[in-house]
Amino acid sequence: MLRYVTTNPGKVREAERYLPNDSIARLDFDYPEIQATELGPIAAQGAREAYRHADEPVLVDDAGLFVEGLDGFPGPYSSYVEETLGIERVHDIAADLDDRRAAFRCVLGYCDGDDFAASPDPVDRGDRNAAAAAGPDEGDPEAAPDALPVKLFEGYVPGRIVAPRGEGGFGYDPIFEHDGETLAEMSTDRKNAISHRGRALEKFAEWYADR
Ligand code: ITT
Repeated sequence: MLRYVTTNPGKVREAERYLPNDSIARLDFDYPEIQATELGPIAAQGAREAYRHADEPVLVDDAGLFVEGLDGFPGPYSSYVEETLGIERVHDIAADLDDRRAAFRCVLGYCDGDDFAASPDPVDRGDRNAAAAAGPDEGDPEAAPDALPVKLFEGYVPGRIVAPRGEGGFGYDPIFEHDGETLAEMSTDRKNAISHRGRALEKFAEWYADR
């Protein structure tokens, strides 16, 4: 069984639409997250931590809201900013900007303890960066040949920051508008069809089906 290791049930609801029935289940584990300026290293190291905990194939994701007029803030710090400021204050800050364009980005990390030599494309470069970012024990695979391989999948959706609207979704969905609707106003199917996580899940599901 593949485990989506997350404290967030909303992520798993989105993933279930992409994978065969009953092939994925949530494991509610708050793995330690490294600090980094990119999502890839955070997802890669998270996948390793989650795999060590679960001892079965795991999927984790790291996502964030990148506001153009704030040079990408809150980005990898989105969780902390949601908890401390809250999404309404993020909207208030963005409301003063000339440029309210933003993007959601998501990086999925998959780890099952095996390497991916048999898969058509090898371990992502991002994973090597992740290993380097994680410190000496997880550094360059040549220096730490037993670092667990992780496969990364990325997705992205452009939009803009608006006053909160809608009851669905989670997190920043009410203040992120894409094509005239906030993600919180969309059905799960519609959000999946356009979202950062949906795009990343689509790539993952295609690769995983062959694995
Ligand atoms: P886990 O780390 O346990 O998976 P999390 O909700 O903290 O759960 P992230 O670190 O990936 O997940 O999320 C970073 C922040 O971005 C957090 O504040 C989320 O609420 C928000 N976020 C992630 N995906 C989102 C989405 O699809 N729509 C709206 N907000 C999202």
